[in-house]
Amino acid sequence: MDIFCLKGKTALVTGGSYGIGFAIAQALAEAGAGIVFNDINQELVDKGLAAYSEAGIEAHGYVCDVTDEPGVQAMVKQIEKEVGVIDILVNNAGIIKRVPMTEMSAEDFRKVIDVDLNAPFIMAKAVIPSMIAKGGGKIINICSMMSELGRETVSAYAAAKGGLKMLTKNIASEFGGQNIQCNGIGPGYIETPQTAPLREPGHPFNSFIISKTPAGRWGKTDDLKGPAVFLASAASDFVNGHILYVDGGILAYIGKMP
Ligand code: NAP
Ligand code: GCO
Repeated sequence: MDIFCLKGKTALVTGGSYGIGFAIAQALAEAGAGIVFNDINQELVDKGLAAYSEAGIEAHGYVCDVTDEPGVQAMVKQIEKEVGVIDILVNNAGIIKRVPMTEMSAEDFRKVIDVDLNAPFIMAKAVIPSMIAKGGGKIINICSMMSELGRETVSAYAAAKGGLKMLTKNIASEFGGQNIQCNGIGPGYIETPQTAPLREPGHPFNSFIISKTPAGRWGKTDDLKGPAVFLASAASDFVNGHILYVDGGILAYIGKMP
């Protein structure tokens, strides 16, 4: 029996039109899962459907803002009717606002918390009842280096991702008895649109991150594929409440001497 096989499973990846979510969905599809994703507007969903189709993946796309609980509840019911019960939830959708804390409005702070922390709660709350009825499920929350570390200008994001680490542990604690495993993936610094501003030619952050990463490079979305399949599959049935950092060693390393 291939313990990494996801045949017959339905995976929902939030914000899965591109970036990390798209790569994780590709990996789950390659392991046999049926792919469902949502994004915040039809244009992005269409973009995602075209990308999945080009990758040879027959995905189902839904327009849904993950912060809108009634909308999320309706989307999950629609998915269950049209595709099937969600066996694997990947809480990937997220935003970041890089603003010095004393210049950040409370509204902007709340918006980041809403998408990066409240929404994973809303999504998990929506899928858990059917997972329990089906005998179990997998929830993977996309955390961050900022689940463990802070840095200037990312106060809201770090607070959200730190909270997401503890929400992960709490879901694991509350539903482990119903065979639901909830774990996190903590990507390091990955080449996606979200980090593009930090990788502008000559941006000091670029060389800084390379000096802080033993692997000596930015991560690629492909680096997250194996860890995602592991946490989505039977191979991790006794792994619960764990944050798997996929960071090239950043969290282990003091940094290269200048
Ligand atoms: P990204 O390129 O910005 O993609 C995020 C996706 O989420 C986009 O499709 C975005 O749609 C969608 N989204 C945002 N708000 C949403 C909402 N309210 N409802 C539904 N979808 C929404 O980000 P990424 O770099 O792929 O990151 C994906 C996840 O990994 C995020 O949670 C991020 O915090 C986390 N992460 C990223 C890195 C990294 O280095 N890139 C490292 C660690 C963790 P729009 O295009 O409309 O915004
Ligand atoms: C930043 C980056 C990071 C990455 C990621 C690191 O501004 O520091 O955007 O936060 O997105 O979360 O794991």
